[in-house]
Amino acid sequence: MKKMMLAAAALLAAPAAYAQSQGDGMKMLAAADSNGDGVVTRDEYARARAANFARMDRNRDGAVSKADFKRLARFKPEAASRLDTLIAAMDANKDGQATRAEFEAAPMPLFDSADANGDGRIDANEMAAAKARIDAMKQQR
Ligand SMILES: [Ca+2]
Ligand SMILES: [Ca+2]
Ligand SMILES: [Ca+2]
Repeated sequence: MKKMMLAAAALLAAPAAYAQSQGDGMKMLAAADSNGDGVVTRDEYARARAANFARMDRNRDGAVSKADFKRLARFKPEAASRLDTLIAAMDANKDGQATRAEFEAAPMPLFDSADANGDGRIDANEMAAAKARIDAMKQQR
């Protein structure tokens, strides 16, 4: 219940950006099925997220921060602001950078909301339902 209220609050704050970031998250979630069995487990999602971290930490200082996408901020401010949102979500101690440990320890609200029956696996039906929810959210702009 608390989770739903948080989601609703985020939705009120920035509907378009929120739907967009959820859409990005879904792409990552769907791509996390590394063994290709059509089911995304928590482990697969955690590994995908760790891989994402490695990609985002461009200057290899062990944390993802604004310093990693200065060029992006100049040429694609919209994409950069989406990254800001992502970093803020992972940045548990609010020091402006998301460390690897923070990435690994961060909650998985998207995974949890997609895993409707709470068995730690997102099967094809759950994935389709989660995508439909986010598409509906995007259309409400
Ligand atoms: Ca799998
Ligand atoms: Ca960095
Ligand atoms: Ca499930």
